[in-house]
Amino acid sequence: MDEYFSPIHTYQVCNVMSPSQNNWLRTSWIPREGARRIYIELKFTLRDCNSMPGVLGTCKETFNMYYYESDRDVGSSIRENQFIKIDTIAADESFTGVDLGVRRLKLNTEVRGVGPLNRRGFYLAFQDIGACIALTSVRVYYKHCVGVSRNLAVFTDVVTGADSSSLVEVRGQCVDHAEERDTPKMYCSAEGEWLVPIGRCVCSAGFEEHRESCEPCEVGFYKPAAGDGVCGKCPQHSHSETRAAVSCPCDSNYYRAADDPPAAVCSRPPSAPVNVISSVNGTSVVLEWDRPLDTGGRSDLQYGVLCQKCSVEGPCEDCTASPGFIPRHTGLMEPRVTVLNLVAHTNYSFCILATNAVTHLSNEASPCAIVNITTNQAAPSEVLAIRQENTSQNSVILLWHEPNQPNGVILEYDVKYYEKIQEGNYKSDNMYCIHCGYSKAFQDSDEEKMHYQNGHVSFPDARFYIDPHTYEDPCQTVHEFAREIEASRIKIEKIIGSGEFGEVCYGRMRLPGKRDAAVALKTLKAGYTEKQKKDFLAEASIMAQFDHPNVIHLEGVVTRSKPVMIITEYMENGSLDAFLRRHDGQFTIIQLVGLLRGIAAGMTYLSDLGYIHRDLAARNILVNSNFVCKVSDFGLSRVLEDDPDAAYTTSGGKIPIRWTAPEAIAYRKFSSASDVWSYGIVMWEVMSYGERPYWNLTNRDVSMV
Ligand code: IFC
Repeated sequence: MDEYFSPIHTYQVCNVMSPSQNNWLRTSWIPREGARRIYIELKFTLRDCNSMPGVLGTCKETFNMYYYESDRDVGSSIRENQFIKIDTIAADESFTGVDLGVRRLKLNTEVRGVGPLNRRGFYLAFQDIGACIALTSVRVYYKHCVGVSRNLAVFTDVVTGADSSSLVEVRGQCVDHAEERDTPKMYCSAEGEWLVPIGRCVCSAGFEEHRESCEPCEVGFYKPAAGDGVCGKCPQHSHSETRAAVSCPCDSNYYRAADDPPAAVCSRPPSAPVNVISSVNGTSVVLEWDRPLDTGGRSDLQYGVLCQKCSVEGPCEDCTASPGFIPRHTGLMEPRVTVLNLVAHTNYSFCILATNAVTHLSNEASPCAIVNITTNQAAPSEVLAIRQENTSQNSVILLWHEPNQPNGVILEYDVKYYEKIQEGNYKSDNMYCIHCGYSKAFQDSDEEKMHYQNGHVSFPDARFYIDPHTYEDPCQTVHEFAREIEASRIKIEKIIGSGEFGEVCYGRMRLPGKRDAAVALKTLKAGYTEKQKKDFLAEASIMAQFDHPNVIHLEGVVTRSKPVMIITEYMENGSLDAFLRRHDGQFTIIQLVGLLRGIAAGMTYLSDLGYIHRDLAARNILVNSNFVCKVSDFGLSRVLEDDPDAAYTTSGGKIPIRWTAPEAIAYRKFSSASDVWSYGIVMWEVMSYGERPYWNLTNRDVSMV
């Protein structure tokens, strides 16, 4: 009976009284089956010698265990001394007579290991040398590590190593849809336990880990690369149509840029910029705009500008390459570009595009914001490369080409020369020309203007014009400012108006080495009073001090012969009020504002010099063939072809009520500020194509408004 009172079979020996016992029990041949180390578990009982009287000297309390290796079953031919001893086995607990009394066995269990084994099989043997033993069970086994999967790698079943301390290294194989991150390895200990997992596998792209296996991402999800991560939901404007997606392609009309990560939302090209504003300044334009309403879902917005130049005749031509775009015409980060060096009086069309990194991926043309502009007058570009010929003792011939950009018809060239005192040192031409009586150079720069006072020459306050009425003799003074023109050079061709003192005519002026110039001239009729001549020449002295593209240019005076004349440049299109009425509705707003810009520039120049005009009105603005406006003043004279209604009444205070600021009407306070008031009226005249200010209201009604 075992401890649970079950009956058992045993091998027994109990020759405790007889000396020199040597009893053997041997197993049959046991195949090794790949085991390197085997374990033998013995269950047995062993009687305590003290519990048996009269056995002293012969009774033993141990037995021996042996093994023998062989490649096959060799029957009973093994000799005792061929067995190799495994151990001497003693009991942990001997059973006593008391135990015996109840016929209950107290079983001992002992385990021994043997290895390494090399042959195909072995025998076990037990030697009794005089003990009282009952062997109830012999269990022979070997240990192995049971196949597992760890860190997404499968480790197969493996038999433990040959001795009690050896470890068996096992390479793991990644599970399906997983790949090695670091070679997965584990060690199988002699005890059959897995130790020290090293390395691992991770789920491949499109798969995620679910309890030691890799499962595909669901539709609408993706995993872009192998790794620990889980499947992500497809980003905005993208989708996946199958399971196990590694990326989510963009929905139609949406794109990812080359360097967008797979996790980026899909985006599209931006819409066109909005609110484009252009400000033309002569032959340059500043274009500004606002961000597109739809940036396409990206922040890498840039702008580009295309240019088309459209002449009246013929098709438009691309000019994106030619003008000076500042900072450049593509890749603009700021919503602003300046375009320089355009051709004067020309229509341009600019197309402003917004782009981002997916613009080029779209097949659709990018929408652009179009802005049309017309350039204005501008000074010609510089004269380059002057050639010098036939230099003699006191003459030189200079030749040059027309500037690259004449920006209109070139009216004349000015040549300035300086006497060289020393190398690198120049005398001012003015110093020399005081004595000349007149010089064009006088009009060139107000800073160099001379001031003639009390018979002494002194430098004037350069910023201000000089009122000729402060001089004693204006007939003398006029030559300080204006040049004398020989009457023989002037050919009067027709009368274009009548002045206060005489006629206003159109004529031609011959100048040495120059083409004939069209001029306007105003005459002083014979029979004038000394006061009239004084006033007449004072006008020329004033005009001579002005040098600005938007102020009428004085050519000179004729005083040495009769009739006395004031000669100016000829303004082909006459006065602005009549010009506008002739072209009612024919200009763009930009062109009308361009006219006003010119007038403003001329008036700014005059007010900067301290000159108060007092009669700024469209009828006192002249227009040339290039549609450039120039501030003029005809006083009471009128151009014949003008509408008589345009002339202001001179009743009483001789003040043009409709154009005059209230404080100037009320107490004659004329100033640059009152000129600005008049300029406001001129703005109204221009924008209304020459309507009469306040229409048919009477002066009385106007001054009451
Ligand atoms: C008394 C007075 C007049 N003080 C100054 N002025 C004055 C006259 C001021 C200015 C201004 F605004 F520029 F400061 C201009 C003039 C003026 O235009 N004068 C003038 C013009 C004198 C003679 C002539 C020939 C002309 N030109 C024309 O009338 C004309 C017609 C067509 N082309 O030119």
